[in-house]
Amino acid sequence: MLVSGSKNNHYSLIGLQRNHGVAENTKYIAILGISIATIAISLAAIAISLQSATPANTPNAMQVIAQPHYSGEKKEFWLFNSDIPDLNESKMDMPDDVYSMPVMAVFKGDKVVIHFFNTEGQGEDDHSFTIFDKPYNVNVTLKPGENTTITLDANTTGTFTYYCTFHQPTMRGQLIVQSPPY
Ligand SMILES: [Cu+2]
Repeated sequence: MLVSGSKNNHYSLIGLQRNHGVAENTKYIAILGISIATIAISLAAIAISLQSATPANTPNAMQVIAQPHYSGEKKEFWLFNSDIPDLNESKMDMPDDVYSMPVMAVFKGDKVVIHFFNTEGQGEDDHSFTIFDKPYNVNVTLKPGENTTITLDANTTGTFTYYCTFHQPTMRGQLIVQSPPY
């Protein structure tokens, strides 16, 4: 029994070895399969994470957009011809005419809307609103009683003189375009 048992064991061992050999192959195939599956899952995970990267970044992008940035406003002015009371024009050798507003201050990015009025009576003086400083180029003349609306895109900072071509040196003012507040 022992001998046959040992034989049986021997055969069994061979059988096991054989079986073991088949099992090894199966194991390698299984390991290979698991490895491929692992790589495939990893690639899929990377692909999903890349896809989800866009929506994940969206809140950050929105935060950047939400940061305050001055985008300009509409700034309206009402500008009239006026005069210096009791100015002796011949004695002073200058006209008594002036603008009602000597300064218009805006920010870069603003849309400047100027409602310009000539309030003179019939037969009296013309007045102009004129800027020749670049990039602002305006030259509008109004006859007595007329009015118009002038629009400017305040896209360049600086101080720009506006003046009436008929009444110098008194009828002038300054358009001040400041850097945006934020
Ligand atoms: Cu004038």
